[in-house]
Amino acid sequence: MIHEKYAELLRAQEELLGRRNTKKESFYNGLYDRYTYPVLTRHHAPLYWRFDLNPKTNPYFMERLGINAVFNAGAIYLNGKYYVVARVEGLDRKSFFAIAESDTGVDQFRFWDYPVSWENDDEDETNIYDMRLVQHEDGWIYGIYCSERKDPEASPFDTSSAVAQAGLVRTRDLKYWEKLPNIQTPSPQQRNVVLHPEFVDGQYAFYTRPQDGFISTGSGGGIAFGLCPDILNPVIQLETVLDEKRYHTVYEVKNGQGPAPIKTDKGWIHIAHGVRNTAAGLRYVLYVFATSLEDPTQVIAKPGGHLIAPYDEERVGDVSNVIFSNGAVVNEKNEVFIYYASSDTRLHVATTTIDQLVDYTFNTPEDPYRSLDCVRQRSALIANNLELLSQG
Ligand code: M1P
Repeated sequence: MIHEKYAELLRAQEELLGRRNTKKESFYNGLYDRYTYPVLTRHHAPLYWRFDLNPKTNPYFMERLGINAVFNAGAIYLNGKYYVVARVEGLDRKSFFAIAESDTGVDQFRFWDYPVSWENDDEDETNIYDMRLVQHEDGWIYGIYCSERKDPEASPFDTSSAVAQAGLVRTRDLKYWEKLPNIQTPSPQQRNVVLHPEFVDGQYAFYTRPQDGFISTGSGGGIAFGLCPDILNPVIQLETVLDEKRYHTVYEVKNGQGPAPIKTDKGWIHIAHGVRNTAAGLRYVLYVFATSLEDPTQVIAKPGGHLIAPYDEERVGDVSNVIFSNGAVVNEKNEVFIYYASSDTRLHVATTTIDQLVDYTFNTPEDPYRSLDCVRQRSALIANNLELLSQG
């Protein structure tokens, strides 16, 4: 006989999973909608992932394998359904991937019975997180994720230093996953590596983020671009930075490609994260830039400032003041769903359309990089507006 508490917890969870989401009335910027509730939290993890339901082995109905957070999710839209591959973090700090699906993309996400798994004989890989799901024109769905291990060069007293590499898997159905070798680049560390959905010059193309250190990008940094002739032996010989970090911007300390870029008539639209330092620690926001359809290494538009920053209760969590996105999808109505996590704790969605995203990307002023130039930029807007208003 399963503990009576189980029925009570299940009822409460079913209420949560069935809840409809609504657009946040208090937020307006003409570009995207925010939603009242996160789309996934630790409370969405099935009870049978956390509790041993057998009273013989769990007489107190104790949580045996708790879930700490559900956040940074890759995303894909397939056959009319919205799927996310979320980063799920156990109480033991280890992250893993789990698929949740929804009919609407904004609510009623449900995890599949089992988390994602694949054969991997790399015993030193300790932690895995932040998968980008990319439907490539070669017919496969690829997952590129951060594969992290203890730094083998670290001194015996240093139990924190780590090495991050880009792991690679592929699937056709999100159920069976084939592990491919980790992606090799000239950089000693890699995070935020993303596959471009189309071949470029007949090769696989990747966005990378060269970095010397695990946290600090050191002499590396910037979102780079590199080609790879063979996905079964993924070696990128040359990384060329296409979007640099820059002093006194929202991407001053480092940046990283978010989801795979979105193809539009005017260019590839990239949603990236930018990081700056503050007295309260690092602040992560999302920003946008576009690259050319003819030459995806050329940035052709870049609105100034952030697209999404921590807002109200999003500001607080395990790693506060962080917005991070590694998943976005477009449906057949050209509606765009940007899945973003707040403060390394929970997953939200923001919705917009391709038309709005294109207008934002190509018609929002760029960052002039100096306060007084910003004043000139704003004064021009004010002057035009006052002129218009004076005409009644
Ligand atoms: O804690 C904020 C984010 O930090 C890392 O991003 P980056 O490599 O750009 O610093 C990642 O670990 C990410 O998972 C995390 O959300």
